[in-house]
Amino acid sequence: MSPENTFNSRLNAVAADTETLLDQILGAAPLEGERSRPKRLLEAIRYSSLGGGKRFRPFLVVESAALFGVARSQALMAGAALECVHCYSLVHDDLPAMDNDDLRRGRPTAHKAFDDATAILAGDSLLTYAFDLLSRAETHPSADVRIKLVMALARASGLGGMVGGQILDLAAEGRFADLPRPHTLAEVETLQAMKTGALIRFGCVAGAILGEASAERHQALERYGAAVGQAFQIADDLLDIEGDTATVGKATGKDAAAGKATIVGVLGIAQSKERLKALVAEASSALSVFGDKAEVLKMAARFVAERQT
Ligand code: GRG
Repeated sequence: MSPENTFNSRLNAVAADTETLLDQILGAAPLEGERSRPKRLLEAIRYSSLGGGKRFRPFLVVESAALFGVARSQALMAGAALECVHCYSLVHDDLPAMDNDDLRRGRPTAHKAFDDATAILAGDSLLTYAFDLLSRAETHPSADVRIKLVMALARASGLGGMVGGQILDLAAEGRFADLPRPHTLAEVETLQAMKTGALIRFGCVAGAILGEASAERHQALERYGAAVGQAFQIADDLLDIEGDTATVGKATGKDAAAGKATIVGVLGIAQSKERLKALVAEASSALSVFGDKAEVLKMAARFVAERQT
């Protein structure tokens, strides 16, 4: 099989398994400690999390956990938790008060398909559900491992992670008089490492946590995740400039119009493409400690850099 086919089939397998798992855990029956699952909210949650997306973050969890021989069912639970946080972030990012987008994953955004209030609540529920999933024994038999996952995901998602990065992103648009607009390369790198990078890094670190990895292997996956996160964001920014809406599944050309701070905006297209190549090399070299076992993750770094959707 060509490297491209190997990567795509592994990604598609995780996507299918993640879909099945999310479908199953987002059922109508209330769980112990829940009273009822209101129909409209559940529909909005299912609309926002099922039937779309590449499931790249769960793929990172499953493939990094596989390096340590972790059971796939456990990695899929942690991957589903991460995907819940990701889907919540997309729903909230699309709201009128944030990016005000009508199209996501080739379909109307959640607030268009439902309404703003329902979309806010669907996002809130997806965020809390992520931690529900991580705390379950199916995710890992050791409570210590589960607590480490909870803490790592909380830190990647919140104030000092994705949400913090989101407010820096809004600041870059000039929305707040009391928050300076990030514009230097270092400032934009920090913004993006938080907004997009933190969840991708968590995906890789989650494998190490589930596998109770040595410090050396944990750090190797952290380094890999940081490089892939940056490559993912630069590829996303290039798609916003060079991609078309039909292929990408969302509006393009919005970054420059909104005055967003991007690495491509600071470095230009040619230099950004050079940086992408360097990041792929950095991601591969970070994995050298794993030898041949990490081939799929190395391919993933290449395909992230070259992706068209
Ligand atoms: C609103 C709390 C809050 C956070 C928003 C992640 C994020 C922060 C906003 C998403 C907007 C955006 C376009 C970010 C750039 C990179 C990115 C996360 C793209 C979407 O991820 P993909 O390509 O999407 O993995 P799919 O649909 O495949 O899951």
